[in-house]
Amino acid sequence: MIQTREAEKNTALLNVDQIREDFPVLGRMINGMPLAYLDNAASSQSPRQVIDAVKLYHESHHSNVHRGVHTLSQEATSLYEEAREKIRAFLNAASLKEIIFTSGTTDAVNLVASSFVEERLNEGDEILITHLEHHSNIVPWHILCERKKAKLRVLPINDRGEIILDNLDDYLTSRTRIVGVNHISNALGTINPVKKIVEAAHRKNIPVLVDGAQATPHEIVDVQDLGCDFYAISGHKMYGPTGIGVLYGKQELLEKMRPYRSGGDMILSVSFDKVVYNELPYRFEAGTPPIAQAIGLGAAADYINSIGKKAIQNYENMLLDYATRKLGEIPQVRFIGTAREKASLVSFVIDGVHPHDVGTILDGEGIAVRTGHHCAQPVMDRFSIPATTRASFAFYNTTEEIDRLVAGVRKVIEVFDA
Ligand code: C6P
Repeated sequence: MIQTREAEKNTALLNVDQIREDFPVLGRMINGMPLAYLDNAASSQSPRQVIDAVKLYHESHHSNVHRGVHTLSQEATSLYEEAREKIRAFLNAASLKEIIFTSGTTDAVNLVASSFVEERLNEGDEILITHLEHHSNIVPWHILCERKKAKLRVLPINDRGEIILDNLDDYLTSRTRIVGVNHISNALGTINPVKKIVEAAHRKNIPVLVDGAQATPHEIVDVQDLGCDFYAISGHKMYGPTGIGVLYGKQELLEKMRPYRSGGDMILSVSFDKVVYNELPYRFEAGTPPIAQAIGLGAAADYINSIGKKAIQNYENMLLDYATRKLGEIPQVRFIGTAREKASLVSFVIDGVHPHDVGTILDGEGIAVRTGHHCAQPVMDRFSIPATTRASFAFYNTTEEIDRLVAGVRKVIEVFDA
């Protein structure tokens, strides 16, 4: 009865059956069972619209961009630059100059570390991050701090997995050169109050980089409203291809930054004596860019817009509530990360069973989840655990799939007598 009510509610929120038709991979059988893909935080699946956009490019328009006067090159350039405009609108950036294609969030953070922070960081200076960060927003800063004898400072989190902001002002010192914070934690799902952090940092003229890898598939992201200086995203987490991401940067900062990688396309003129760098955003896109992937990312933004960000949010919140309630009925399940503001993922442990065993048994049932430290080892350390099982939901998931997850978890408990 409850299942029927939930199913009715699903239909009212989104036409999920129709949406699922767009995702060819969701029709797959895994170990004799229909695939229940609950690993969307690692990488979400692409709809036919994205696959077709990439295919069409390869079949009809493939050429290099910004280089040729011939028709194919002009077409490829138009498609590539149209994708940039789609992402500009998607993030509500003020200008196309602020949208730099990268290979992903990791690449974008490294770009900022290398081209912006490095030359502003001196011995004794500080970089402030949080205890919730993905390794991509820790390691680049760690390396810089090591090289420059600077200090990496870390905002703590509470037992719910929320950043403790009480002493934020004390962490923002005259030595802080940048703040790095994720918008949504990939390990726990916490939605962080990034606007508040940006406002506090800006009161002291400290720039802020937001790691938005997990936010673009779930949140309505408006970089002008957030006020952040940099915002990093990955295409493959928002239903687009791998190998593509974006760094949004405020134009006034990007204008002052040195190039990151160097080579073709990022220059206006080259002689052996002098190099004049290209204008924004090309200055930061050396070499032949990931053209097909950028076009696919533009198609992914279109697809998200066609469903509607608010509808996606409402539906995914329903899935989160449902999963939390159903898994919460199992006494052996202990949630890690119970933030009041949370995106659609659940991280949990079953005492006495290693998450990899949970993941293996679930895979036998056709259910894909991620198990491990989720590239966020400090988060695991904070909760004194080596790993969790993480189920992360997208708008194409259903309450029936969550029921199967719950049944799979019950099976794990039975097998391990946990
Ligand atoms: N998190 C996960 O399973 P790349 O690999 O560059 O596209 O994204 C890195 C990254 C950065 N920040 C956050 C918050 C992330 O979640 C990720 C990727 C995946 O959680 C793979 S480790």
